[in-house]
Amino acid sequence: MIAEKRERGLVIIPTYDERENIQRVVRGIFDQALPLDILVVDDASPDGTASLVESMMTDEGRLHLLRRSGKMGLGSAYRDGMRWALAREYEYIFEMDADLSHDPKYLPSLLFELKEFDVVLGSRYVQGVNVVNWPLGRLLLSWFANLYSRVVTGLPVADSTSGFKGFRRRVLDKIDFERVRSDGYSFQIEMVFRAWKLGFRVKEISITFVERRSGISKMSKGVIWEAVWMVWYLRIMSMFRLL
Ligand SMILES: Nc1nc2c(ncn2[C@@H]2O[C@H](COP(=O)(O)OP(=O)(O)OP(=O)(O)O)[C@@H](O)[C@H]2O)c(=O)[nH]1
Ligand SMILES: [Mg+2]
Repeated sequence: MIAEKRERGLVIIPTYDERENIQRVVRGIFDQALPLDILVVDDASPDGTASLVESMMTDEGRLHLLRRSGKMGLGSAYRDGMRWALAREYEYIFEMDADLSHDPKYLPSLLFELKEFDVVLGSRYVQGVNVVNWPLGRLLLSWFANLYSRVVTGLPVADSTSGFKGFRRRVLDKIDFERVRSDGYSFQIEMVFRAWKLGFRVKEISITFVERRSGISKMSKGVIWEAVWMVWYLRIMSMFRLL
C-alpha cells in the first residue's frame, strides 16, 4: 500500500488571479489519467481563484489547495508547495503554470522520463523554437536569456528558464530549495543549476509553449534583472563551492 502511494506524483500550480484558467488546467491534468494529484498554491487572488478551487475540491479528492495570505511571488509559492509535497508521500513533483501555456498533454512524457532521470524539463528550445503567440521581442528576450544563462553558468540545457518541469523526490530532498531565494526566471534557473551541480541527471523534452489567452501576465522588469545577476552569483558561489 505504501509502496503504491510512493509512486504518486504531485503537480504544483501557483496561482494569482487565474480564475479564468484554473478549471481547464485542472481538468486537462486529470484527463491524462496519470497517478497525479494537484496542489494549487494561491496567494489570496482578488478574483477568487481559491474559492473556485475549493468548490472543485468537493468532488475531486486529488485536488488540494494551499492558501497564502498575500502575493509573495512565484518562487516562494513553489517553496511552500515543495515543502507540502515532501511532507507527504510523493515521488514525482512537477511545476506547472495555471495559464494554459503548459499543455497537460506533455505530462505523460515528463513522467515517463522521470522514471529514468532526476529532473525533466519541458523545453521550448531543444528542437528549434516552439513558442506560439509571443511577440518577437519577448521571444528574443527569452532566447537570449537562455543563451546568457548557459554561457555564464555552464548549465548544459537549452531552456533553463522553463517553468514546466518535474523532479524526483530525492532531488528536492537534497538541493535545499529553502536557500533558493529568487523568484521568476532565476528561481527556475537556480533549481536546475543546483540539481545539476549535485550530479543529478537532467533531461529535456520538447514542448510547445502557448502564450496565455486569458488573465494577465505577472512578468516584470524586476524578474529579468534578478536573473541577470543571479547567474553570476551561481557561477561564483559554485566556483568557491559555497552554493
Ligand atoms: N501563488 C503565486 N502565483 C503566482 C505569482 N506570480 C505569478 N504566479 C503564477 O505563476 C504562473 C506563471 O505566471 P505568469 O504570469 O504566467 O508569468 P509568466 O509565465 O512568466 O509570464 P507570461 O508568459 O506573460 O504569462 C501563473 O500560474 C501565475 O498565476 C505569485 O506571486 N504567487
Ligand atoms: Mg505564463
